Amino acid sequence: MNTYIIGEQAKYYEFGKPISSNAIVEMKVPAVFPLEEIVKIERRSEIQFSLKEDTRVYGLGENLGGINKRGGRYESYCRDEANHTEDKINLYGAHNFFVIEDKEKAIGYFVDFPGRIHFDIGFTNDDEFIITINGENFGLMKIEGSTPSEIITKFLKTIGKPYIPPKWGFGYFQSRWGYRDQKEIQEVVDTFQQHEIPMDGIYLDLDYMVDFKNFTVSRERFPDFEDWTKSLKEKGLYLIPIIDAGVKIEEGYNVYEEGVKGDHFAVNQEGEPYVAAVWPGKVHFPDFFQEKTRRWFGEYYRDLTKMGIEGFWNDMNEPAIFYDEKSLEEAVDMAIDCRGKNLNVHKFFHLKDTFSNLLNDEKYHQRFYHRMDGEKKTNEEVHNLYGNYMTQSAYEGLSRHLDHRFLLISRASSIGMHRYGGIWTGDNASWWSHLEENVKMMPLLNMAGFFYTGADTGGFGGQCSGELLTRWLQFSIFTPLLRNHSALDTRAQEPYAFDKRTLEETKHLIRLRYRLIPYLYSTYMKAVDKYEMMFKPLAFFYKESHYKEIEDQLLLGDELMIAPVVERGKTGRRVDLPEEMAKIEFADSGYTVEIVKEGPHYLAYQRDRLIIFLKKGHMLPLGDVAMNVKELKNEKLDLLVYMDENAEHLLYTDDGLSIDRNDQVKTIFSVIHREGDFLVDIKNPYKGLKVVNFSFLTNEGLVKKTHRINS
Ligand code: MIG
Repeated sequence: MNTYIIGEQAKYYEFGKPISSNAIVEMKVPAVFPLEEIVKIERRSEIQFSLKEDTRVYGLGENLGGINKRGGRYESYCRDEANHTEDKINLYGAHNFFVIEDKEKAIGYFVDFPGRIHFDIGFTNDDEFIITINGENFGLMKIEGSTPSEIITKFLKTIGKPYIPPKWGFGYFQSRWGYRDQKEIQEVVDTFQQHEIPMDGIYLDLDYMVDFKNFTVSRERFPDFEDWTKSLKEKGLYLIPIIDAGVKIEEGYNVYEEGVKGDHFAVNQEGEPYVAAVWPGKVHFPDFFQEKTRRWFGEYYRDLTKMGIEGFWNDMNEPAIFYDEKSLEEAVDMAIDCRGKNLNVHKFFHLKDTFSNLLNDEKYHQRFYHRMDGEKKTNEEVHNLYGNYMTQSAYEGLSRHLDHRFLLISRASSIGMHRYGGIWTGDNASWWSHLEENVKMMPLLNMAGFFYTGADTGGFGGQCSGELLTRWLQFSIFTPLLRNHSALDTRAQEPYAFDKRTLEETKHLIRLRYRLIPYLYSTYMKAVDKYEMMFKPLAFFYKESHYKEIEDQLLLGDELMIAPVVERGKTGRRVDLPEEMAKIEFADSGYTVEIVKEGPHYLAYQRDRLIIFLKKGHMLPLGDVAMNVKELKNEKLDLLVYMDENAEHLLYTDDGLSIDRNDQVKTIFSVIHREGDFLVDIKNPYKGLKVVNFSFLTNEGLVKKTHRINS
């Protein structure tokens, strides 16, 4: 076993010859230290930890089951899982980082392995945490620190800075699997405008393509795609097309033909391109493990950037497989065999299950191979890297095609991919429990480096109600990626597709999102630059066990606490304040503030309100409402300051587009409160800022003051 130190004292143990999972960017420096963990290796490897009464385990990124993972079992193995029920142990991402904490100490671990890993966290035996790694070659990173936050910061440094979207990526996006054509989408845009609901664009799902072929545009349904894309962009609206992992097998289709010619597809045992079926029927999968293939595939994104596109979503890259040739053939043979027979219970269910199990059968992963540095690996061995490398390919391609930032999200991911793009959390449903999971998952995604992320607001599958959409938006107007997306054949989910009440509520929330953009964008940038999470569990900051158990209230940046309503039919909820805070309650014509004492409260929280909490010594900036980010000028800024003696706030005011972030232009506001007076200093006011309306809240009351910028 070799041992190394990485970055600020993360210990790294190397068992056998690990396949790099593309996660760690900091240098490994050889160093000698003993192994304290219990590790057993026999074809598979096992790591054991004992759990004390008060041990808590946080992490594993995109998974169900809340912030403290103790008591459950989970898997790291990217899966196209369209039905997120409570018993599911893996979703689309494989995020093998977690922190174990008890009264005495906290330790973080990252299992550096690209194949299947199983985590039994006190599920089989309450006092045992067993990690089973499907192989003998892996790395284990161990990070000590005095708090989970400190450990997480050290970890984030070892894996490198998260992807930074353009500022317009913080706008609201409408999406729908089923928008048929340009006309229908233009109608959506127009209807948003009529209702004065801001948006920054529309995601294009499968139907913009010709027969589900990547990098094609259906001229029948999108007759003047380029002009349309460009004219929308002039108004500040972006179209974000989907790209799938599978490449349709079709004579004459350039991506297919060039892929075969250049040996760019994953191969079967015989070395021929592997055939599976997804949307377009039979496809080949690009072998993103080869550098030349990443470069080759990344070039095609240019076909769309040339038409004015600046953002993409990479889908089905676990990869999802409807069926492969061999299994389909076996199933069909079996069915033919059943013809005319009297099927008893066993035979009938066998017949039925054989067909339903074709979808995403994990057997397929043993039947195709990737070439990694000249070595052949089954997909199963390196499975969790597929979506990661696809997104790297897109990122590097787009960096060649565009000279500024672009939007890029992926469905499948593993740690390391956070440097190349964000993620959406896949096919959730219009269920209240999924809103709750969305809340709890956000900090865990941040722990794994994924900052540009969010769930399908309103839910992807199932039928959304107006109430659910409103309540969901009350949370997701804070998530960097804000997209309302829903599946084919579900109830329409645009803000105006419900009743008048829902329209009013959701419109108000989306408009408020735009007022929050200066704050959210800066909070995102600070998190990136300081290697800190954006969404944080109370458990990481407040020691009392009671606060450690609260998972439906989150801290956001250094300033805010949010406590969304995640249940139907509520007009209020219990909120536990771990310290005195200012409660800000927005109604459509403005907001009211009130200081709320530490401790438990039952607060009225009506559907048409939005409630957030501001910590003492901090400020909340609120900009203008605009119809999209491009139109946001923020000549006037409202600054709510809740303070004793002083407070400071830093706004990132770069152009939101350049890669170097124009040397990170920042505006700094500081306030000193002395003898009833408030002394204000504004350093480096951003271009265009004319008026700052301060509201100073102290325990003596509220004072308002207007500050003009002389220029
Ligand atoms: O098999 O492109 O998660 O957002 O709408 C479904 C159609 C494929 C899955 C994505 C979803 C998208 C859908 N896709």
